[in-house]
Amino acid sequence: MTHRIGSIIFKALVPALITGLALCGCKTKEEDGTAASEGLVTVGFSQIGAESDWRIASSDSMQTSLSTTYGYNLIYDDGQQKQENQLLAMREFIDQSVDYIILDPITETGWDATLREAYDEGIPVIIIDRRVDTLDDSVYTVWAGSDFLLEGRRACRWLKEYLEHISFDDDVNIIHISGTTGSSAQIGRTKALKSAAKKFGWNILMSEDGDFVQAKGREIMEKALEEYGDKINVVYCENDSEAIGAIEAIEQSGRRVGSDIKSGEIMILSFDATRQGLLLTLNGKISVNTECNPEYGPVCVDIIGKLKNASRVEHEIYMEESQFSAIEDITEVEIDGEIYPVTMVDRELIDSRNY
Ligand code: GYE
Repeated sequence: MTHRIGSIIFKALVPALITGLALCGCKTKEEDGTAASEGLVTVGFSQIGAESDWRIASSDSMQTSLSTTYGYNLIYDDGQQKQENQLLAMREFIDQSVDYIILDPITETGWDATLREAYDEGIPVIIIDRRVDTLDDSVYTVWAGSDFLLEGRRACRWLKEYLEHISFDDDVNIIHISGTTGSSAQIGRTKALKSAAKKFGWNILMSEDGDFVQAKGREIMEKALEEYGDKINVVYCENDSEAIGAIEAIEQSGRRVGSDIKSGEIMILSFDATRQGLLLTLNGKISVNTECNPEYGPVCVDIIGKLKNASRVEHEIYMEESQFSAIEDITEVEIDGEIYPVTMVDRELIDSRNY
C-alpha cells in the first residue's frame, strides 16, 4: 500500500518536474553532467592506454591525486593505444568546457589542430610524460615529463663503464627492443643507444618495436634468438614490460640471463624501475634499470594549483629520476661532466615502491 501511494505521488510529480525544468530552461543532472561535480575542478585526462605496469602506475597516480576528495572531478579517458581515440577525447573535453585538459600523447606529432582548439577556447592544456611536437609551443600551457635522451645516455654509459670494468674485448652484440615508434620515450632512448653504438663500436644486431608490451618483448626476443643465437650478449629493452618478456624468451631457450657475458650470459638493460623491474634487478636478471618516474598526480595538482592562483609555471618541468643496479662495481656514471649516482637496489627500496 505504502509503495502504491508513493508511486502515485511520484507519477503525479514527474510531469510537473519535467514542465518545471522545461520552463526554466534547466538541464537535468544527466544532461549537463555537472551537478555531481559542482564546486569541483573538472579535469579531462586523455591517457594512452594500459600497455605496461608503468602506465598503470601513472593512471593510478592521477586518479588518486585528482579525486573528488581533493576537489577534482576527473574525466579519465583510456585511448587504448590509438591517437585517434585521444583526439576524440580531447574534442569531447573541449565541448564539455572542462577547466583543464591533461594529455599524455602516444606519439609526438599530429596534435596541432586540437591543441589550437583548446587554446582558442581558453582551456589550459597540461602535457605529461611524452612530448608533443607542435609548430607553436604556446598552444599548450606546460609540459611535465622525463629527459628520455638522458635516461638512454645513463643506461649506455653504465654499459660502457661495466664493459671496461670486466675488460670485455669481444664484440658487443645488442638486440634492441624499442618502445612505441614515434613516442618521446622511444625517440630519446633509441637515439642514445644508436649514438653510443656508433661511438663505442657496438653492433646492433636487430632493432624492433616492442610497443612497451611484455608479449611483444618476448616475441621479438624469440625471433632474435632464432636468428642470432649465441652471438647475442646484450639486450636493450626500452621498458620493464619488454624486459620481462625478453627474459622469459631467453630462459625458455635454455640461455642464462645475467651480467656474466664472458661466460655466455645475456645481459638485460631496462627502463622504468617498477617494483617488478626492481625485483629482477635485485636478483641480477636486469643488470641496470634506469628509472622513469610515473607519479604525475602530485605534479598535476601542483601545476593546477599554481594556474588557479595565477602563479608562474615553467613551460617545461622535468621529473627527478635515478638509476638502479645490484652490481656494486659501478657506483656512478658521468655525462657531459655531470655525475649521476647509481643506486644499489635492496629489499627496502622495493618494499617502498608504490608500483
Ligand atoms: O617507459 C613505458 C610506458 O612514456 C615513459 O610508456 C613512458 C613509457 C614507459 O608504457 O613503460
